[in-house]
Amino acid sequence: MKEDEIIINTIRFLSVDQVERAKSGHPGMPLGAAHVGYIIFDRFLKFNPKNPRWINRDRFVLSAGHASALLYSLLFLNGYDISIEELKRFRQLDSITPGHPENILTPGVEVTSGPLGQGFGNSVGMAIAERYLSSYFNREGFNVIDHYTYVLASDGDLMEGISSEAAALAGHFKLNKLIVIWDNNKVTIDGPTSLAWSENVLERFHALGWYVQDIEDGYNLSKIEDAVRNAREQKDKPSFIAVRTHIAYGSRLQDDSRAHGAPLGKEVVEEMKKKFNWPLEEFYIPEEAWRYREEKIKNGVKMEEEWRRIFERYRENYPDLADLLLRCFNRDWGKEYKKYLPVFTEGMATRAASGKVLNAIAKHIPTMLVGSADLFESTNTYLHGLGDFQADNPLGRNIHYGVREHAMGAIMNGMAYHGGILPCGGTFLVFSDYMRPTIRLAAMAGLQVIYVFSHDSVWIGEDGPTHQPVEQLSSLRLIPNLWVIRPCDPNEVSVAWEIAIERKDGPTAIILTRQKVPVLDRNIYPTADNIKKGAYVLADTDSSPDIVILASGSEVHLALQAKRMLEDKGIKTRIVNMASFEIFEQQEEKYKLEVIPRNVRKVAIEAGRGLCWYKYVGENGLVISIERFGKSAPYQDLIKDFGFEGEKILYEILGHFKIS
Ligand SMILES: Cc1ncc(C[n+]2csc(CCOP(=O)(O)OP(=O)(O)O)c2C)c(N)n1
Repeated sequence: MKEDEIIINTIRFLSVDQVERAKSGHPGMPLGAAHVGYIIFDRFLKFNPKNPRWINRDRFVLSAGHASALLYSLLFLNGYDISIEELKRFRQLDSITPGHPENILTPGVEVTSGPLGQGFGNSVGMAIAERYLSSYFNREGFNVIDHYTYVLASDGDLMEGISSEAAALAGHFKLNKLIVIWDNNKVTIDGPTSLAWSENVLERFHALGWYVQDIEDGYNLSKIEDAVRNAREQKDKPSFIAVRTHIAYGSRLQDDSRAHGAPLGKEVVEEMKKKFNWPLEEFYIPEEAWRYREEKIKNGVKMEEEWRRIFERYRENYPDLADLLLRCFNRDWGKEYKKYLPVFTEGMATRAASGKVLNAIAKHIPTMLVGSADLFESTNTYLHGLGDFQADNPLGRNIHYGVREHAMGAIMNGMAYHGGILPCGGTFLVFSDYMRPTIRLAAMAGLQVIYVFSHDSVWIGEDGPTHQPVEQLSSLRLIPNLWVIRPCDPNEVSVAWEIAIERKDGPTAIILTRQKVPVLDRNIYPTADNIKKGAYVLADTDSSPDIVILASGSEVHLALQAKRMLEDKGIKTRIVNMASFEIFEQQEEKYKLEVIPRNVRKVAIEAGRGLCWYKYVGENGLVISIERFGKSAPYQDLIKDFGFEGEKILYEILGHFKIS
């Protein structure tokens, strides 16, 4: 056997053995596409397995995360810190070889993938990050950022709409260092792709501005190699390479959808090993493969050393740039921006305040890229004077995602996975639903991504129920590790941004109003900085309160109004501003109890669904919320209609607690 063949077979059988041992997993794609992964890693990929976070490595994204066994085999053979024991613990509790790849667990895994199409979207973000950072940091003779992004995508990845959204942007931005390889095996779970897929995929990518190549003879290694070489030569197009493969290649179940997601079974595996002249021993690794692994480690270390030599000279010539580059990859966005966080004295919509904050600080965070899904104006996310990111303007700081929220979310994740970029993006809160799968993954993968969700309640008015979020705020709070901050006035917006920029280990959603809100006089009320604790006592009584009202965002002002009315009746009322549940939950128990004491009547007010507030108000508490879809009308009329007025609130509270 030639070396290529030996290594490819090692990858194939290590993958199959992982699935057999686990008694679950996906053997089909690893068998069918092992050689594709091998060619990328062997012939092209620039990486150092001893430093998986080397900033100028090529990125390899397995978009079809179900083929995780293939990725683990590849990473193992390429010298990453994954032991054979871990391969044997595939899909087991606390292993680093989980069912679908997770970036935070396994060295060399670039993205958490599995929900099909997401990895594809991420890769576009990585290519944008590379384009921006290389344009910003490289200098004559010093290409300190200069790498490709490779993707292995399956039929399912390409059926998902997100792949079209993201591919359209990649074509538009002419991301020539993005190379997608399609594992064109024509089989999904339910059977042949022909059941539900008759578009001409090659023409689709062609139409989206990609350089398209089609390899019918999909097991011809030199054809794949040549195609990738061609792809790398492209100057103004991302590349799409279709490789005709066969699911469960070489086994009795070749081309059979049953091989997609279940172990092949001992008999089929042994039959196949015999056919390939492979020892029957499980997890067999030939001498050649061990030697290959050692070689890859040596090569990888050398590759990074070469880059380091260049980087050291770069640092001598451009010390500030070099320092900034490293800081950005550490998600250290500097302290300078803090000096420019605005202090507001006038009321305005919190979205407008957010726009002012962003425009004041963005200049001081040069790798912050802000985008919007065609709602820059409404979300106030545009960075004025900092240009649009386009093929001919790679240093533009505003990314026009077009009307593509789902791709926006995945691309932002891709930029965060890549590192060096602080991605922010905005749309209406109601359309966070369109990007929810990506928010969930950002939270799972611990990505620093900042969302600006404006138009945060039915108070947006005339656009009506389709545009009025009712359940979104609560449903975002359900996503673990996502911080949701709903500031109540312009000064809290400044602090919300600071929180989001300083938070390194997960995403933050800043929830903003369309309508104007007053600015709280901080000579009377505690400082806006208090939202750094999530929730705080905004207005209190001299002695212990009879009633505690909790509220977020614009409803805080309504709560203050209710307090005045209640106190006119001699009812001592405390107002708690609950800007962020998640941050509040991280405070010490003592603080939490100080803010929201037990054994006192509690009320929550929020213009959205109220279920999540019962945790704080208790079963006897009162939640004044909106439990149905909104209506199209001027916002003042809606406020009346929904009963979110001081007097109505007052009587609701009195009635609920039977206070006469
Ligand atoms: C968003 C999403 N929907 C559904 C699934 C469940 N699923 C896993 S693989 C797959 C399709 C498998 O077909 P293909 O992508 O061609 O992979 P192959 O059969 O070649 O392994 C589906 C529907 C998923 N992982 N993600």
